[in-house]
Amino acid sequence: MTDMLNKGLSRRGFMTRAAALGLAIPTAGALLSACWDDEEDNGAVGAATEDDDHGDDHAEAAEDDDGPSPDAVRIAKDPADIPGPINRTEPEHVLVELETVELDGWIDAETTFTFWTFNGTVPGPMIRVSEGDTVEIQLTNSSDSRHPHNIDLHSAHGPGGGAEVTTVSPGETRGFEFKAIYPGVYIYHCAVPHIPTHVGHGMYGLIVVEPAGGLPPVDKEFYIVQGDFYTDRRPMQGGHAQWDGDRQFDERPTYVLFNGMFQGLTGEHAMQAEVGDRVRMFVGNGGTNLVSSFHVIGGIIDVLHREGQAEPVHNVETTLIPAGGSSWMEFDFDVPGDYVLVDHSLGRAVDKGAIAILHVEGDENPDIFNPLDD
Ligand SMILES: [Cu+2]
Repeated sequence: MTDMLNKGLSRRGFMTRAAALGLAIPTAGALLSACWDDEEDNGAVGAATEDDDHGDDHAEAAEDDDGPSPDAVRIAKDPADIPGPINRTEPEHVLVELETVELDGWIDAETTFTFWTFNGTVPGPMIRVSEGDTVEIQLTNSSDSRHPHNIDLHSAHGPGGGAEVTTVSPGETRGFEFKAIYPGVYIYHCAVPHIPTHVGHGMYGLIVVEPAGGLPPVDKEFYIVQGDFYTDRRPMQGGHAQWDGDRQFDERPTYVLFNGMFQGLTGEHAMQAEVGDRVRMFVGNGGTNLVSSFHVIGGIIDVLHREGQAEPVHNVETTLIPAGGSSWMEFDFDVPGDYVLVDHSLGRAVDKGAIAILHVEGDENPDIFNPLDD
């Protein structure tokens, strides 16, 4: 596994370049077409059709040199970029403004893909509210989008989780309110037909509903969401990958990713902690299709709120995270080093990208872990 990781890290120049470009949204002229017109009928959950393949996502690139999109940006969400714990004691009205954005991003260090996102990253932002809050969602679909989008929040107790009442054409904004009755951690996702196609382009994220009184304090918190992607190119093949609807129908992903990028949370983008830190992770699985066997190599999940349940279980090696589900978990790290997060269906990790690294700095601790050869 080390060789494989090093190979990935040696190509960081591409990622650095992508990060430096910032969030450049492709121009309307490049994206507008008649493509989304045939999807305006959103009244029913449709089956996959040839029209759902969206194989013309980036026809312009295919006509050129078949290289990666020149507009590509880094879309992998920074796992440390999340709202802090909630300290107030009274419920509030919380306004959450989201924008659905379709943009070209790096799916691996050499290959680009046209992602559909909430706020330009995969996953979208982590939303954090408290039990009893009234949450107002305002969803805007970028005027540059080619497709309608919406949001189904699994934390919302009402029809469709809000999907139907937030369906927005490009340039539109719609909203709704829901009361966050049940504490936990929940997936949100786009639910516009053909739903697997929208989710499969990266349209998911997490909403955390803290219990009244909040969560126990920890030193570090991180946010990771797994997803499976279906493309006409294999990882590290280069160029601009097109969506492959046949592969999705057959549930044969080419990529299985944490935060939307092949080994995207490694090297300079690894999570950082120190020996002795108490670390909490909010881990979701957007799917579309796979169930994750989430594991931290060298770590033990000593507190696991499995699927967001109020009562934790303890000392778990690997936990299942269903498609459209999520958990939060806590660890201690007593020994410095690189801890590798994987989907322990290991082909997905080694071959398809579901690898992230938590880098822990600090003093060695030979009482806990003692290499005898050094
Ligand atoms: Cu969508």
